[in-house]
Amino acid sequence: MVNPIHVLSGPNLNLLGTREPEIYGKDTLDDVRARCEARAALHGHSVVFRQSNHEGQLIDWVQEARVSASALVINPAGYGHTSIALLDALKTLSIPVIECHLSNPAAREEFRRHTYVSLAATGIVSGFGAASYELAIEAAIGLIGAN
Ligand code: CA2
Repeated sequence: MVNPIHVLSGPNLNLLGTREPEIYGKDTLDDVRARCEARAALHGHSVVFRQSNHEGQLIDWVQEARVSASALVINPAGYGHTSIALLDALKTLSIPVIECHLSNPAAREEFRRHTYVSLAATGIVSGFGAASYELAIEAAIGLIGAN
């Protein structure tokens, strides 16, 4: 039995679909969850989908993924730009880590152009709205069992 793909979303993403649709799209986080589950199911995989506004909670979930996930998809949101602690946790993983963003941070403000999380990511998907998560799931599935 293959472990599920864990999908983590960081602070404020619980508000998805309610504000700034021109940047983040109209889908709610529940819509994104459904898209991830459906995409994973197409390939016989399952998803554990979680969101938190709290850095420590996200770190606890990253540590949990070490032993119970086949791959990790993470949209760290604002913590990607600030959290060395999240990076340290991600660096302990030996599974594929896909960093995922709805928008393309490289095309936005200067302070969004660096993410600590990228230092621990196998690869990055950004700029495709909710489809970024689905593409990240596809990338994760392509990597699971590749090593
Ligand atoms: O594009 C992304 O997915 C981001 O990770 C989103 C973060 C931002 O800090 C990153 O630079 C890029 C912000 C998430 C805020 O989510 C909201 C969703 C709806 C309404 C307001 C905020």
